[in-house]
Amino acid sequence: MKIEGKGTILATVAGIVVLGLLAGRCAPSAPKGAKKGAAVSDVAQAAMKVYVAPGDLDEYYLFASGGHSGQMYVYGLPSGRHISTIPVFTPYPATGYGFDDDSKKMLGELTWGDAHHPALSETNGDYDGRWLFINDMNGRIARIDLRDFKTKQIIGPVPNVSGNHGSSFVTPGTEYSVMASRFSIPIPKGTAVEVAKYATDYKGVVTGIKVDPKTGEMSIGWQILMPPFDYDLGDAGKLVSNGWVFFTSYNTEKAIGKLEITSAQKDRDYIAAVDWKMAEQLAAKGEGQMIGGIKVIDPAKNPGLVYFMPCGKSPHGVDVSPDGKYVIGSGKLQGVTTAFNWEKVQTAIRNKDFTGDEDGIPVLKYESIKDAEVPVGLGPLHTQFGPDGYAYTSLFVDSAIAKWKLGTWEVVDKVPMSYSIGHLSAAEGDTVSPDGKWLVGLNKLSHGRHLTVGPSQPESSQLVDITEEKMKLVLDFFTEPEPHYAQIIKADKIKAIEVYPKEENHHPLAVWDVKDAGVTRNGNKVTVKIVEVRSTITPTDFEIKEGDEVTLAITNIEQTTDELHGLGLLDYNINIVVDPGETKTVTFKAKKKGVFPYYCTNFCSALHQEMQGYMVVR
Ligand code: RUQ
Ligand code: CUA
Repeated sequence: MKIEGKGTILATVAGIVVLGLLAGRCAPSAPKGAKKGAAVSDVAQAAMKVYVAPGDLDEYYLFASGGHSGQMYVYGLPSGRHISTIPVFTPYPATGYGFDDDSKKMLGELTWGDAHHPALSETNGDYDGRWLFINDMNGRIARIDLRDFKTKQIIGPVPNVSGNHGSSFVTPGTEYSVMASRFSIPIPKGTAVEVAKYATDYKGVVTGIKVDPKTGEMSIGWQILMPPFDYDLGDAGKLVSNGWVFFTSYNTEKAIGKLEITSAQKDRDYIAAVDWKMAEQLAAKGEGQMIGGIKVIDPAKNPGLVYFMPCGKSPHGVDVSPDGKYVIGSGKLQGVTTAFNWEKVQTAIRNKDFTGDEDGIPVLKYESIKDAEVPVGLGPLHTQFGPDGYAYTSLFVDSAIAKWKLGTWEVVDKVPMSYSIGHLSAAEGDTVSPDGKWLVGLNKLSHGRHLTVGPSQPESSQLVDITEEKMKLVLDFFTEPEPHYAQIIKADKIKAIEVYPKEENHHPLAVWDVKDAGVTRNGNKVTVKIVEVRSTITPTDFEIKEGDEVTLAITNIEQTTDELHGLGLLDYNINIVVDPGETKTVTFKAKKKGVFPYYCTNFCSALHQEMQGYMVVR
């Protein structure tokens, strides 16, 4: 928000308040939070904080996972406005994603994904604004390039990984984006063993997906065999704990059936601490057994690679403090969250302070590694951090956020969430230097907090101001299903382009002059080079034969911001959108004879409606 806008904002807010008072009790739009009379100034203050005047820009991006919609949603903060949808694991006709040759190939056979945990790339533990990773339960991770907000690579399904939930957390230098199986299965995939043999024949794995530091290209780095637990969430160590990555696990009972009952027998499950630098060295040496086409390292044969830290039962999030000194984890049904002290963990490892092992992996002694059990409240799920030593923990059962202090372990404040908070996200709140300022509660339920929209209701996200001692709820906004986790980055860290520079377009089928557009034939293979520019699609018609294999190569030769063109081809299920300076191809078989109109789908000019042509199939 620009400073000079403030005066206008004040006036506007004052206006709103006065209008609200004049309208009295008939005002249908009076915020529910505004308890008549007294609370109005609170509402005005909150409005001031979140109001982004027309033409002004938000200060932060919020990247929220879209759950089983398979997409990533981009919101501005503090306004809460939905700015963009980045299609990732699911076709998205609005941008033609999943229709052109490249994105179709990237999606492969899967047209859905369950995307949970976005991870912004980091340099020295701080967001660098280069890439955004997101996991899919189908054993995949996608990389979005923040230069153009496009999905550039999807790796996987990665062998032996089943239900990739503990993902896509990155290490502080983005050396790896990690994966962990939520559902253990017999490996390699394709092996069928009865569920009754779960405890002996099923296996979990944790995997490090290597990220090329220059290009972001992902490849398989290492994979580690794990006991058949359900691995849930993760976080990488930083600073003093750099080199380690942590994963929570539940069902360490190795039970089957109604896990709700069968997996809740033991008081504690584990956080797995994995030495990823050691895994990297072992992988470089070729250590491991070939399973499913890749080397899998057995921690029982490689002491020091993995340790189990006992944690309250059925933990969800595991979160490392900004200084790397504390690992925070809690049982989902507990009333406390545990702060493990990394120094104590290292001492316990050195002293072999173990209480036993799980499939050869040592279990550390809980009492030796914990610093405190912080009485945050019921159902602690996930913790984020501020710049001032405060931690914020979401409480699912209590439907609230608790604020507490690292080191003194004092709970200083609580703010209720409407309703049933899952994760939370603080501005740069999982980096080595959190920003503070804003905290977003990613709530599961929203009933009654929006205009009714039928049974399928949006998720409710709530913005909390954390600049002061007391947290203040300042905004409800509604998010696409389902924001399991989100990340907030300072807007000025992202340097996105708005057109693809012509000189960077090296597509072999790109054409920049309408003279070069047209049909070339090689046997039954036909290539149609198409130029799009306001307000013509060149060629305006072309002829092919039934049975031809046709490639349309469409170049948008605009170099002007926001001048997108599309190509909708009726009856052939073809829907391409090309950004300024971009070339895309779509290949199909001409199965139907007749005349098929094509047209520009993106409103681009006064004569947008004239931007059309005909494909004649003889
Ligand atoms: S998860 S809240 Cu992947 Cu926590 Cu859903
Ligand atoms: Cu081009 Cu509409």
